[in-house]
Amino acid sequence: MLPDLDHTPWPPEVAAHYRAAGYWRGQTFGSLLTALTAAHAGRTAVIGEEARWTFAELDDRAHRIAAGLVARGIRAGDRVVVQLPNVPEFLAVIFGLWRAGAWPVFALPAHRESELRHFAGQAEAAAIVTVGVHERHDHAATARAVADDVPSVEHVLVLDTPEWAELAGTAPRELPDPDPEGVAFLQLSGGSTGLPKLIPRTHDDYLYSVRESARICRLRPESVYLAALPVAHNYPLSSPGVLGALHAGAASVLSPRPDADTAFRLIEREHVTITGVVPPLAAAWVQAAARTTRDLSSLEVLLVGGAKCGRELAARIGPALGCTLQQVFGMAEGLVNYTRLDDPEELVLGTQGRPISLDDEIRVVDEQDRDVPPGETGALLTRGPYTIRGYYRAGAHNATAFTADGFYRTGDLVRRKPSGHIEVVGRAKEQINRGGEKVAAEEVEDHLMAHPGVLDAAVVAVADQYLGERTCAYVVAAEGAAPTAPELRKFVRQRGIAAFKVPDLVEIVPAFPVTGVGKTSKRELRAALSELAALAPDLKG
Ligand code: OOB
Repeated sequence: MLPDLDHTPWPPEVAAHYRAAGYWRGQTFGSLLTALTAAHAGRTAVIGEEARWTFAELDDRAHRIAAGLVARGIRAGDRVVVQLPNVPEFLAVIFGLWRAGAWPVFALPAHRESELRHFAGQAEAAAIVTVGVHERHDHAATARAVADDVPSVEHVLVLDTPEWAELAGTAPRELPDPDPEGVAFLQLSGGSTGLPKLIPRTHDDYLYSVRESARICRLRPESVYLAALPVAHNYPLSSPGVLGALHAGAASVLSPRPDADTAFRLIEREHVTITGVVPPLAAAWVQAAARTTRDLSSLEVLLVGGAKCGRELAARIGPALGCTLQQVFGMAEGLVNYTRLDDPEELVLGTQGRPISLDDEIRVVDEQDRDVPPGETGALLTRGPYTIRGYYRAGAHNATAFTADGFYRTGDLVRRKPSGHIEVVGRAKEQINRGGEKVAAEEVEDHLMAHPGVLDAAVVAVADQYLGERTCAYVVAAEGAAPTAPELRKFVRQRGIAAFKVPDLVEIVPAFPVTGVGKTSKRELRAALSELAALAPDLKG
C-alpha cells in the first residue's frame, strides 16, 4: 500500500525537466501578486457588485489579512477551509493565506455541514473562513457546528464582522515566502468512490497552468474576465479564470449568480471580454440572448466546459452571443485542454480541445491499460507538469487512481484526433456529471443507506435535456419499511449535503437485478440500472 502523503512529489528527474523547460519558475502566488502590483498598481484588479479594487488595493488587503492570520496563530502549512461566494474578498483571503504560507481548502458555497466536516476533518484544518447568511443559508452557523465537531478547527472567521474587520486591518509585515515547489492549496475532486478527495496543488505547477491558460485564451491587460460560476472551482479560478486574468494584468468581475440576467447586466456594465460557463448555462444564455436588451458586444470569447458541450449547442453559441466559442475540458487534478482561438471550426465544434503543454502525456487505453489504436475510444490516462501524482493523505486510493508509473486515471472515455484534440465520449467512473456539478454515486448511496428503511441503494445518471444528466437513486426498502421518495430526498438533504447531490429521482424497487453468479458488484448493478433508466422514458422527466 502507498503511504498517506500530503503531497506525492514528481520523480526528481521529471521535476528537473519541468524546471529546465521553464514550466516551474520558482514563484509563489504571494510573490506573483507583488510583481503584478509593481507592474499594474493603479489598474483595476477585481470588481464586485459594489467594490472595485486596484492591484495595489488587493495587494494591501492580502498583506494585512496575512499579517492578521499570523497574529491569530495561523502558521505556514496550516490548512484553512475557505467557503466564500463570489465576492472580491475571496481573492484577498486566498492571497492572504498564501502569503501566510497557509493552504486554502476550496469549499463551494453549495457545500453543507457534512461536506465541510469531511474537508475540515480530512485536512485537519486550523480554521474556516466563511460569510454570514448568504442565499438564505447561515454559513457562519454551519462553520461553527463543524468547528465543534472537528478538534483541529480553532477559528471560525466570518467576513463582515467586527472581528474580521480587525483581522483585515492588521498592519502588514514581512513574512517568509513559502517553498514554490510545496503545496499551495487543496482543491476538491469530483469524487467517484465515497467522499471527495483533496487535491494538493503546488505554487509552481498551478502557476504554470494559469500562465499558459492566460496565453491560450489571449488575455491582455485590457481584457475583463467575468467569473459567473462559483469562483472557488478550478474552472473559474484558473481556466483561465480570475487567476489567469490577474496574471495578465486584467480585471475580474465576480458575479454573485450565473443566470443570464445578472451576467448580461455585468457584461454590459463592465465591458466583459471573456467568461466561462457550463453547457446548461451556455444553453440558457443562448436563449436569453435572443431577447435581451443588454449590449453584449464587448464579449469576445465564451469558454464552455465542465461537462460535454454537444455539437448542436456548440454551433449556436457564436451566432447567438456574437463571440468565439472556446471549449475547455479540465479537471481539478491537473490536465486542462482548450480548443485554440484559431482552430478550424470542425475542431472547435467537435472536440473538447488539446492539452495546454507539450509535456502533458496522454494515453488512451483499454481495460488492461493497453494503448488503443489511434482514433479509437478508450480511457484517458495522463501525467504532466501540472497533474498531481497523488491525492492528499490517500495512499490506498492512490494505488488505484494512478498507474504504477504515475499516470492519473481520469475516468473519462475519449477519442483522439490526429491533431491531438480530444473528444470526450463518455465516462468510466462512478460519477454523475449534473451540468458540470460532479456527484459521486457512492457518497449519495451512503447517505441513503443511513436511513433505517433503506436496505440497499444505487445512484445512477439519467439523461436530461437541460443538465445533460440528472441523478436517479434506486432504492430497495427494508422489510416492513416503506419510505417514500419525497421522504428519502428530505432525509438526504437534512444530512447536510449540497442541494445538487440530493437525488433528482428516487425509484423504490422490490429488488435489484442480479447476475447468474448471484450478487452483483455495485459497478455492475449501476451499469444494469443505467440501462434500465435509459429504457424508461417516464424516468427522464
Ligand atoms: C472541471 O473540473 P472537475 O474537477 O470539476 O471535473 C473534471 C471532470 C473531467 O474528468 C470530466 O469528467 C468532466 O469533469 N469534464 C468534461 C469537460 N470538462 C470537464 N467532460 C466533458 N467535456 C468537457 N468539456 O470540470 C474543469 C476544470 C477546469 C476547467 C474546466 C473544467
